[in-house]
Amino acid sequence: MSENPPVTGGDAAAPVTDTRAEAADPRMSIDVVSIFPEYLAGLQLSLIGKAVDRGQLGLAVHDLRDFTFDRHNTVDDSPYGGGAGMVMKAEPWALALEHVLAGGSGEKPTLIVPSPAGAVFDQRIAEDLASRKHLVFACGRYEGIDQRVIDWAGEHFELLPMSIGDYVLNGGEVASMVMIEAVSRLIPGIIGNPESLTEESHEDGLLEYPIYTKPAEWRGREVPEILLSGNHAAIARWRRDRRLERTAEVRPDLLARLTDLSKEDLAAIERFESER
Ligand code: JB8
Repeated sequence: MSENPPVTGGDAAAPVTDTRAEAADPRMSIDVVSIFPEYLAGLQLSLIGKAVDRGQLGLAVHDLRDFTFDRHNTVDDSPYGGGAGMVMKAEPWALALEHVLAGGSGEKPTLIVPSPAGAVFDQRIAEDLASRKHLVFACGRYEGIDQRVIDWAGEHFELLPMSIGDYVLNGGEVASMVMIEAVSRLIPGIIGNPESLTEESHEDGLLEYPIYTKPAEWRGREVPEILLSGNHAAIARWRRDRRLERTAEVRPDLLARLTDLSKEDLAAIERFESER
């Protein structure tokens, strides 16, 4: 079976394009199964591609059609019970997932199935997934995948149906790329500066403060004076206030979930509320 060399970097468990010793034991292996393996090519770019090149991340993309044996490489059929659209057939999925299992360590991999019917993916789930050794993404198309192969997969994988939000995509590829990017950047050593991880939005449930760079005045707009003051404590308080203000304004749901706000935080929020 061909594994789409431009996209894959080889089989996840044993990257064939990287023969260095460190590549033999990537921190995490990711397999993706899709009828559009080219979709995943973007993952080779930037930090994720570099991690694959360095052997820190195993990434293999498998074409579901490689697991069909009829003349037309059929992966879909009409739904039992009627209704619009087509359903992905069970057998190609089972063969593809068995191929992935055969290339694994023998431990149960995590199987993520993008679906509008899944639990909603968030930063907490990304952190959980980042600690796992082997992730497999099953990208459905059409109306989805025959439920029996999903149920079967639950015996061989830790099964996680996942939605990336309350809107509808045409298939699981883009959702998988979103989750792979969110997870892989949390793996130690994949992003250069670990501090740039912890300061991000959602790490502590607040949105980010506004950021500025040179020039200090641009088209008549000035950088907030405090940022030029050199007073680090005052800058930290100002940034904290801007984060609280932004979060109260656009994501009150996030603010409501916070448990450890300081007196100063609560006072700042009171001020924003009264000013609005
Ligand atoms: C067919 O919107 B979604 C999504 C939609 C899909 C499939 C997977 C995910 C498969 N349509 O998250």
